[in-house]
Amino acid sequence: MLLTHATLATMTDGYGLIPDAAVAIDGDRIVWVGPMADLPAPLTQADSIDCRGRLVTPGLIDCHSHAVHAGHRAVEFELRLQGASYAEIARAGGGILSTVTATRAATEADLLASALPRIDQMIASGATTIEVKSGYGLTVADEIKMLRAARQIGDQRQVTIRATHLAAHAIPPEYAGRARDYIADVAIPSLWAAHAEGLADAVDAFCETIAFSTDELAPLFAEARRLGLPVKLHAEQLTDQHGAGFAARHAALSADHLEYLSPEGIAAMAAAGTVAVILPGAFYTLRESQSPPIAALRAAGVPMAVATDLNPGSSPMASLPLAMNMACTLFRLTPQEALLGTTAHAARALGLADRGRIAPGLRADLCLWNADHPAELSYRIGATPLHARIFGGHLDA
Ligand code: DI6
Ligand code: FE
Repeated sequence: MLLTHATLATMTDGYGLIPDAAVAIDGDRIVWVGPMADLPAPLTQADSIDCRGRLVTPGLIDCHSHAVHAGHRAVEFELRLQGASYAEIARAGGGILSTVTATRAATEADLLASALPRIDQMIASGATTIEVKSGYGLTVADEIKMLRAARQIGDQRQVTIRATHLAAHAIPPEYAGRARDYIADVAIPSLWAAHAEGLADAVDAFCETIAFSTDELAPLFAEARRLGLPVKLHAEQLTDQHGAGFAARHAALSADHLEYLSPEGIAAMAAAGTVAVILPGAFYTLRESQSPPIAALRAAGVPMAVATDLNPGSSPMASLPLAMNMACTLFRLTPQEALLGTTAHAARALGLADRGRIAPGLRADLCLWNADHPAELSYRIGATPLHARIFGGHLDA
């Protein structure tokens, strides 16, 4: 397959723009990229798609989602609008735990069926790779059920699913006040089970006053590393718990949220090469006031990714272009940083070296947009200017 007359944002060096470009694809791989004028004659024989100047980017990568879950939390949305805080609702047994109750009651088939429409929205917004976390089961069996549902999505849709075992997301009522016992009895055994079934690509946790401390999480991260699984962490979302530094010391792929990240946390992430995953949907939904320290992350050279955090509580949002818009308007990322955040840097946050840029040898996951400049993807509010998507060398029907 050959794409011709594309306005190409390769994302190899900033936007890596090539006007009037061609991309040749063989099987599921990109084999040639460059200006139309340089296209080798033998490649012109391929089936070609004339992009007519349209912007072509790498397929978008959503590196942080909770797309598998049961139920919704619209009533909490109403409560928060009346003044209740996210943490107050959580402490009163709502919040994450209300989704836990619904998810425990759901079958694997129920979870898959309710996730697919959300996944379809993400795909329609340009996603070709989606990370999906567990974390609403909080028993071994229910965590495994969530991860199996996540894996099944990849068989049902033209998208790569990366499954993250969010082993310590909240303390279930039966372990109230016993966080360490939860880690020993549930989080670590569920990690063993997930690893044995090949269900986990990474391990994650929520480090927060309403969830787990770094001391409580240390045995879980040690076990993840023993099994050879990379770690990630929800860190510094509502308060500074020194989670990012802890994650960096465990060579984490990413630390996510980071509104309350300290200078020490930034330095630790920079030294470890840990990606900062920026989640403006949660900041917006919770009407937070403290932004993540974007300028300091930029100055320290920490790569920034942008994701939806799609979840029923703090970020009921499926669109990566909307997350990019919010990252720019709320946090002052540049549109170039936002697009790097949903392509090259998002790939890195998932430990995937074969995607996120447009270059020979990489996976042929591409988006064709009804746009002619890459900043348009961040600029429009809630728009989905996707014209077509190519997944593993196949054009979506
Ligand atoms: N932070 C988040 O943004 C999600 N998990 C987390 O630790 C929200 C989960 C939820 O409210 O259901
Ligand atoms: Fe999250």
